[in-house]
Amino acid sequence: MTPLPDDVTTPTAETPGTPDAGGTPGTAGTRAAPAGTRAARPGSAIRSAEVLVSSPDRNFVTLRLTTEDGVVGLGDATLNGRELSVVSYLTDHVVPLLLGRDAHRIEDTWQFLYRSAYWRRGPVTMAAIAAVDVALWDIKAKVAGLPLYQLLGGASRTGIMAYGHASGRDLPELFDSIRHHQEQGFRSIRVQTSVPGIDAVYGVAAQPSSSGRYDYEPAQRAPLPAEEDWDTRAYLRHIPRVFEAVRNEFGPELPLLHDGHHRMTPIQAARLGKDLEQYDLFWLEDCTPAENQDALRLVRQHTTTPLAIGEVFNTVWDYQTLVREQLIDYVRSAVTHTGGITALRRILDFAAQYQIKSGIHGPTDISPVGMAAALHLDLAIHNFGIQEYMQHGPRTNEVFLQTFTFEDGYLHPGDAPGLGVGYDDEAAEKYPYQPAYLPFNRLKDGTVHDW
Ligand code: GCO
Ligand code: MG
Repeated sequence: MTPLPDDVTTPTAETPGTPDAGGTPGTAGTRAAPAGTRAARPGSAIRSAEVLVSSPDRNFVTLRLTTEDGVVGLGDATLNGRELSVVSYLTDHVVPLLLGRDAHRIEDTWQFLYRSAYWRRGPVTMAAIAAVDVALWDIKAKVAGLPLYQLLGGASRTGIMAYGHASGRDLPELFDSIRHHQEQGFRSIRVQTSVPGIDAVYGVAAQPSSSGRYDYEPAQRAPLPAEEDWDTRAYLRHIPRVFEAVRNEFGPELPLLHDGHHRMTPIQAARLGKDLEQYDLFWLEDCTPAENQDALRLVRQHTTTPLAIGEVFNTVWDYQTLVREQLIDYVRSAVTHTGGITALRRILDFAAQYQIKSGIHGPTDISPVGMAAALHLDLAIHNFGIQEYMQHGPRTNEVFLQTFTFEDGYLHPGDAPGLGVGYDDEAAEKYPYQPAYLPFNRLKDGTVHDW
């Protein structure tokens, strides 16, 4: 834990919110706090804001804020395949606004960054705001000497049910992968398979994993995005047969999930939901492209298969119709892409009024910092559903030092003060940024299709 200075005092009306009040005077690059603000404690002004880019197993963008009295907070700003746009947004437009601000004013900083930009929402803006928000929560919790979930209301459960990603190019490979995940402790499993006639399908590793880890990583290190192929009719014919085989092999109890990755029209999604009803899915994810909220109304009319959506959403506005009309069952947003803990907490509280639960996004492109933020939120909220856990590789775990645990299918963020994640600069230097892109799809006739 970061040591606290001895002279922590209650702020008074005379304590201006500038570094001069108890902090290091005259630090280069600091700005006076806005009029009428008061520092929460001496030394809590932000002294430095560094945007760190590393590529251990894949690219990550991390924001590190340090206060005048040396408390460090981390935030994840990774936007898969578009990483450097957030680096620029932060470095060129946000870092200059943060220096000298009181690190404890999380709500005010969020509102300031969101509203003062005028140009609101969008993945780049909201990933940048999320990184600041999470780093500030990390600082506040460290100063309090508490794990972050305690500041969010304390634990509502003892562990966080996680689902893992099983996949295979055919049924034997898929069954092996499911068994392997069960051996690792997973009690809920996402199922993705190849489809006859399609060469490369989202969610299926080209090679079976020898390391025992799930090795599917959609972003590829290359100067251009890879082209994949797609055929929705072939997919719709194949997937129900896969779930029939999985249920026959593994029985009725195992919670199974599936990701449609935005590829169906509303009526196609309705049909798949109906066809899968008998296999009792925990959820069908992203069955249609997410920006058309009305599409889910049609899907909902036709099927009782639970629906999850939202990994590409950025704000509560994307959920307005879906939540109010109860068109979904799970919120899939990531802390990293939805404006941080402050904003995602509000979305989940809104969803709770409609019995909609959380299913926070947790693929490998959410860094361990973004994952830790998700785990603290998962532990604290009442309407927790499930947490995606795709397991980072060894190089990533070398750069990001973590305190979370995974035992018997349940995650826990640990009890270190703050988020419980550190950043090893020396390790990170070994892995410089490498251009990488997500793939895209073309249909047989050459038309670009949703990936
Ligand atoms: C999931 C997602 C991811 C995304 C990836 C894109 O459900 O975990 O669909 O695998 O494809 O996050 O960057
Ligand atoms: Mg998904």
